[in-house]
Amino acid sequence: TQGKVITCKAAVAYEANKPLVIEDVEVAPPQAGEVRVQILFTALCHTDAYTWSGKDPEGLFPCILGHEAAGIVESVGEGVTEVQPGDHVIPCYQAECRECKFCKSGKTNLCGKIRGATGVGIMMNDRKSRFSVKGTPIYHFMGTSTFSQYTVVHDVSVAKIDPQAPLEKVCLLGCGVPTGLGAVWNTAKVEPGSNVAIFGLGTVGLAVAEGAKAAGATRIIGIDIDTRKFDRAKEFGVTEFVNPKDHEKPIQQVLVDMTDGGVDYSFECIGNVSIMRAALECCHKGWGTSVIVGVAASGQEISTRPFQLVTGRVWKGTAFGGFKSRTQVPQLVDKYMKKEIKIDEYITHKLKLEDINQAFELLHGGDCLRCVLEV
Ligand code: NAD
Ligand code: AHE
Ligand code: ZN
Repeated sequence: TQGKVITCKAAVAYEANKPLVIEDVEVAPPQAGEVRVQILFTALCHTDAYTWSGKDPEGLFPCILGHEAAGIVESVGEGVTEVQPGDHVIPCYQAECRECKFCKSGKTNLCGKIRGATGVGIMMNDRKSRFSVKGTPIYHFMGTSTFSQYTVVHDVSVAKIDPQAPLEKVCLLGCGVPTGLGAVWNTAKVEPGSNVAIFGLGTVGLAVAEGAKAAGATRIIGIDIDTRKFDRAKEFGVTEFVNPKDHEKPIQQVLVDMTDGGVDYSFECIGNVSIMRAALECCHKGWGTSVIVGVAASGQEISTRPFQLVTGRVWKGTAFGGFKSRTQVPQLVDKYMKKEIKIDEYITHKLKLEDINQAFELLHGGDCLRCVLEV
């Protein structure tokens, strides 16, 4: 297949909110600096649902969504040295080129090399897509497009991992689990003995809980309006639960009262701007830090009284938990293999690529953390 167009199955999003269509898609060979990957397993993340909803300013249609996956390199373009056919890989929507101003800063995991192309659904080289259906180009998504049996990614967007690692599990290390763990370890840098509040107990929020427990946090308070989340969250380290619906007072006040003036760290894992405000305002005066993890829709804005910051609270955000993708995703795979981090516990459903519309319905149902699709 090397150097040839591959025709394979992929789920195409033709329009916002319209069911995805399983199509025969032509996938062009990788050009210089590109890698064609056979995707074996992909999970769904709420960010896929968000873009599909039409509320993502970077959402383009028709496109192939998907960014939490694992597979095997099928072929590589000219000049690609760090991976070769047969390597087991995780596509990384947050690239790591190790050469750009961002990568060299030592201050961020964001990479600037290809972001301009991935944000508009094309490849860097010729500003074109490698996907088409009967000659019509289909946009890429987040530089990954994993809802396809084959995809083409930039070489700076693939992490080579231990070939012994089960791909049907480690696919989750493409997004949600690292995001939550890294929000705690890299962005907030939670210390032992801290009090932590987590808004939203989906996969990302539970990974925050797991990370906070590992960091030695004392109180880990989970906040969700869906009480079904509570039982499961205990296994991930949540020590107390608050359902905002049980309280008349604003939720930030409830938390401040519970914690002698506020929490040391809070995490917004929903994507709701009014909860982002509550998450900041439940932080302790003088030092409390709030991390925005949730992705809010186009047009939404955050607000608070500047006095909240003047009096020492800190507002931060995180992308992919601050992990440098190509360097650190393989390390997270190793941690999973050594049973130092969970993955299996986040997988509540397994389906096939052709059932992807059903998988999106499950994702909105509340019982589902991650649904892994066999591609
Ligand atoms: P999810 O939908 O599984 O989890 C959200 C949880 O929030 C659910 O349990 C839901 O019941 C709860 N919730 C909804 N409204 C609430 C409210 N008003 N008060 C309290 N709880 C409420 O989603 P997820 O997959 O865990 O992702 C969470 C968010 O993180 C999404 O916005 C996603 O796009 C974003 N995300 C960001 C990054 C990043 O790099 N920053 C990475 C992955 C996901
Ligand atoms: N296109 C969206 C931005 C979405 C967003 O913030 N994405 C996160 C990852 S979410 C993964 O589930 C991210 O990494 N952002 C940093 C980046 O470079 O995109 C919008 O709203 O414009
Ligand atoms: Zn995601």
